[in-house]
Amino acid sequence: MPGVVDNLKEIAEARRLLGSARRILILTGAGVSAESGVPTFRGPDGLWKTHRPEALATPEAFQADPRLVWEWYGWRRERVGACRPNAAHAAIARLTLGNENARLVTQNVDGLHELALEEAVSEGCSSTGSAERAVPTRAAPIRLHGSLFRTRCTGCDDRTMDRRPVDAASEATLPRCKRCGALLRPDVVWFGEGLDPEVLQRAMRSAETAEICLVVGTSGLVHPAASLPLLTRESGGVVLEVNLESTPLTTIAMSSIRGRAGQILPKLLEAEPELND
Ligand code: BV8
Ligand code: ZN
Repeated sequence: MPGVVDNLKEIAEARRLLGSARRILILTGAGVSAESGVPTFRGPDGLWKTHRPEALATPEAFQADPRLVWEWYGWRRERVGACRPNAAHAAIARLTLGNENARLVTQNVDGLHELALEEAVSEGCSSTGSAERAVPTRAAPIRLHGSLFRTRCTGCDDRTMDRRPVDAASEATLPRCKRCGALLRPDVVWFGEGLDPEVLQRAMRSAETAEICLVVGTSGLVHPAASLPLLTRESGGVVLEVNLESTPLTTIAMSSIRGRAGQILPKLLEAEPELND
């Protein structure tokens, strides 16, 4: 089957490039978590199929109906909270822990990259016996769109980790700030909201200095995230893509490998992968 042969050839070439590059930027989207059971946004069974983003992921929507928006985020928090990192998250975690010039920028708010890093560090500790259990800051993902498991106060801007289930039965039961009593909101970036300037700056800096930008599981439709690979390319770097389908980023990629992230990433990044399985 020609597709499979090309795939292996493309994988081997991409693996060679990644093996010889020092500064690598990995940009992920919802597709990297699909095999963990996290619904994507725009795919066939995507979240936006049953919901309209403008009706749920905008400040206006929250203003108009905070109960409906919290109902959706509460459902996603519960759904994602039951998911585990997959082989793609694990391979990326090992790369960013092992290569101090590798950076991860994610559009995802599901926390699975963070979980994979914690698991990789504790695995590393148990094999080397080292007591160091903290994930080095440089290896932690640059989160462009925030986190499902953090809330932000609409009154005093207080931000906290929050994995609690949300009672969206009525406005009266929605989460409120302990400090000032104002309504809390999910600490994510909605459409029409600016990204945290410092976070965006770090992401752009990583894109400009990367020799390779490996784009995994994103439809490449949401900006400014989708412009990061272009920055790498314009700065003389190379873009590689892993996706089930072609995207607007395929045209700027040196190679666009068709396949599932959980299957392809270990082949690209692991020291001794099973190339033929
Ligand atoms: C801003 C909230 C300005 C959190 C999200 C034109 C140009 C530039 C900008 C715009 C423009 N038109 C409109 C805009 C603005 C807008 C935008 O980009 N709109 C798009 C839709 C055109 N951008 C914004 O509003 C941004 N803010 O520009 O602000 C500003 C500046 C200063 C001051 C004030 C304002 C804010 C964008 C953030 C929006 N928030 N989510 C949440 O609820 O999650 S976006 C949402 O889409 C998610 O965050 C998600 O991360 C993001 C991108 O989606 P993907 O991750 O790519 O997921 P998707 O389902 O689309 O695709 C999955 C892919 O995986 C597919 O390709 C599939 O084939 C593949 N796949 C599936 N399974 C697998 C796989 N691949 C491999 N293996 C598998 N197994
Ligand atoms: Zn408050």
